[in-house]
Amino acid sequence: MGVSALSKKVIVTAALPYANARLHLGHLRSTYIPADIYVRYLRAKGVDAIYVCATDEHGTPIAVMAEQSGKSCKDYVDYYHKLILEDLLAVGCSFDIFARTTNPEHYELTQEFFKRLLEKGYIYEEEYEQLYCPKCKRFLPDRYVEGVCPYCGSPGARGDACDACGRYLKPSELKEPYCIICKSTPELRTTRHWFFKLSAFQEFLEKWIKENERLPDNVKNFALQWIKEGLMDWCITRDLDWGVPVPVEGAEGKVIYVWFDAPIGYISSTIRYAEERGKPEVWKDYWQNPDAEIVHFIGKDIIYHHAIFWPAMLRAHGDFNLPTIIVAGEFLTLEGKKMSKSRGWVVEIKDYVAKFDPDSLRYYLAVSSPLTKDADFSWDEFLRRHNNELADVLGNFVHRALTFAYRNFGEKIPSAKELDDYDKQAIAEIEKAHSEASKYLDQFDFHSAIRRIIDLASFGNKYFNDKEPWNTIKTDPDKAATTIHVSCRIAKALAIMLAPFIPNAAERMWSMLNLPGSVHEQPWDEALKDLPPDHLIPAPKPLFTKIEPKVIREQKEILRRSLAERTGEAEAPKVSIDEFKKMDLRVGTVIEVERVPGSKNLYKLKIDLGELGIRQSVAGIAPWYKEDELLNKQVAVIANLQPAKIFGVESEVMILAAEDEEGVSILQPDKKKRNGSKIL
Ligand code: B3M
Ligand code: ZN
Repeated sequence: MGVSALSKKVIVTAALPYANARLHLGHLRSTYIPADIYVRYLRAKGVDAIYVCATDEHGTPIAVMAEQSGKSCKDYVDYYHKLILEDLLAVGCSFDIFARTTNPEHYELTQEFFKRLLEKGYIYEEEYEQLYCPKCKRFLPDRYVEGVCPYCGSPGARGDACDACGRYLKPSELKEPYCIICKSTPELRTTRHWFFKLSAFQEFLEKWIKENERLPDNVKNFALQWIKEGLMDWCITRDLDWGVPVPVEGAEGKVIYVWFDAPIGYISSTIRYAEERGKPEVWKDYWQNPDAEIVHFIGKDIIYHHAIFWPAMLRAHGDFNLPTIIVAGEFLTLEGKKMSKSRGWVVEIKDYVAKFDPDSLRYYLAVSSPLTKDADFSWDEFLRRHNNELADVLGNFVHRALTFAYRNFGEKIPSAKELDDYDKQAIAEIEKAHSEASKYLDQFDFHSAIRRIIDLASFGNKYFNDKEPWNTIKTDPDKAATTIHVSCRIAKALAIMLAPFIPNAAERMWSMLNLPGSVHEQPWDEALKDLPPDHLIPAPKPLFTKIEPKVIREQKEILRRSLAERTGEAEAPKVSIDEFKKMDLRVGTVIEVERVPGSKNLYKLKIDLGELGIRQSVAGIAPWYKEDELLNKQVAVIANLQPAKIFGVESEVMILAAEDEEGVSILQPDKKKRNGSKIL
C-alpha cells in the first residue's frame, strides 16, 4: 500500500459533499481530515500531490430540499457551497481546488462522457415503467416517492433506498407509494430512460479488485461481495430539470443521474485547477499519465459507487486512469450514539471551530482509532486528549526545552558538545519514530502514525527528566548544552512530523524554534537533520492552553438540550412511589394482530391478560415487527390507562417497549409468566 516512491504525481480526492447541508465531525473523521493528512504528507515527501474536492450540487434530494425551502436550486447550492468550503478551510483542509459540479467544464465533460459511452454501446435506451403523479403532472424521480419497504415492511422507505434495512430500491417496488410533494398516489406510466451497462463489467471488475494489492481490505471485501451478488445495469437518467441535461435529441426534461455526474467531478475539478493555474493541459498529467496515481478518500457508505460504478465508467470511457487506491473511513458516533442531525445529536464543524482549536480536533480524530474502525467522539475524552496529550506531553516538552535554552544559554539553542550513549539513543529515537511513522502513513494508518509521533514527545520528556539539565547546568554546563540541543532537535523533528496532523501547532513550534520558512515547506526527511549551531530563539510561549472542564460541561449541556428540543426526550419529572403504585403493570400474551387500516405504523392487538380478560391495544410498532413475530409473544402492558382512540381505534392498554436510534424493541419477562401476572 501507499504511493510507490517512483510515482511523481498523485491526485488525492475527498468525496464531494452534497451542497444541501453543513458538515459535521463525522464527515471530517471519515474523509476530509484523513485525506488532508495524507496529501500534506505526500507534499512533504516531495510528491507532486494535489488535493481535489468540490461540492456535489445535483440530485433529487437537493431539488426536493430547494423546492421545499422555496429557493431556486442554484441559490440553494450557492448558499451551501460557500458554507461547506468555509467549514472545511476552518479545519485546515489544504485543497488545491474546491470546485463545483455546476461549473461549465463539469457539464461539458459529463456530457462528453455520456456521449462516448453511448457511442461505445455502454449506454442504452429503454422504455420503462415509472411512477407518475397525476396531480403534479410529472414523473417522480426516486426521492420524490415514499412508501412501505417491500423487504422489511418499514414505512417511510424512499424511492431509492430503505434506511431501515439499507436495501437499494426502485420507486416502483415500494408498497403504498405516495408523492412526497402532494401526498397523492402515483400511477405507473411508460417513459424512456438511459441505462449504463454495468453488467458488462462484472468480470473486469472482479479481476481488477482482486489483483489490486493496494486496495484496503474493507473496500475489497465489500466490493467483491457486491460483485458476487451480480451487477445490474444502472438507470442513469432522471425526469428532473436540475442536473446535467441528457445530451441526446428528444431527451428534453431529462438529466443525468447525480451518481453518474458526481465522480466525473474529480476530473472536471482537476481541469479547473489546471485552468486556474494558467496551464490548461496539466490535468492530463494526473488523469492520463500512466505513472500518476489516484487516491480516493470516501466514507464507507459509498464504497459501491467508488469501487464498482466509477471504475466501470472510467474503463468504459477509456481515456482516463482508474483509481489506484480507495480509502474508506468508518463512521463516528457521538457520546456513544449514532450522530443524527434531525435528532439534534450532532456537532457541526461551525460550532466546534467557534470555541476550540481545529488542531485539537484533527488530533483527536486521527489518534482515537484506526480509520477502518468506528470511532466515538466524546467531550470528556476530547478534554483528556487535549489537556493530557497535546498540552501536557507535547506542549510541555517543547516548552521546557526551549525555555531552558532561552533562560540559560543566552536566548539560544546551544550547540551539542560530546554525545554520550543516551544522547545517541535519543537521536536514534528520532530516526526510529520517523521511519515507523512514514511506514504507517504509507499504509493510511494515521492512527498508528500519530501515536508513534506522540510517543517520541513522551520519550523527549523522559530524556529531559533523566538528564536533569537543571543540575548539570551547575556541574557540567557542556553536558547541559548537549541535553538541550538534543531536546530541541527532537522538537524540530516533531514539528515536521506533526505538520500533516496539526498544521497550526506545528507552525507555531517552527517559529518558536526560529527556523527559516514555514514548516509546511520542509521536506519530510528534514526531520532527521540537525539544528544550526548556537541558534537564537524568541521567548517561548505555551504551545496549547488547557481546556477548562467547565467549557466541556457546557458543550455536553448544549448537546443534551438540542436532543431534548428535537425529540421531546426531556428528562421526565420525578414521580412519587405512591403515584407509581397507581400504575397497574401486567404480563399478557398477544393473541391477535392486524394492521390499522390507513396507518403506516399501527397495529391493533388483542392481549390476553388472564384474570383481567382480553384487552385491545393500538401500538406503533409495525416498522419493527411483522404480524407473526408478535403473535403469541408475551408482553408487558400498563393495564389501567383511560381508554383512548388512536387513529379512530380504541386502545385500552399500552405495550411497553424500549426505543433507541436503532429502533423499538418490546419488553418481555425473561421466563414465561401466567397471563395477568403483576409486574412489580
Ligand atoms: N455527494 C456524498 C456522499 O454520499 C456524495 C459523494 C459524491 S463523491 C463523487 O457521501
Ligand atoms: Zn404529487
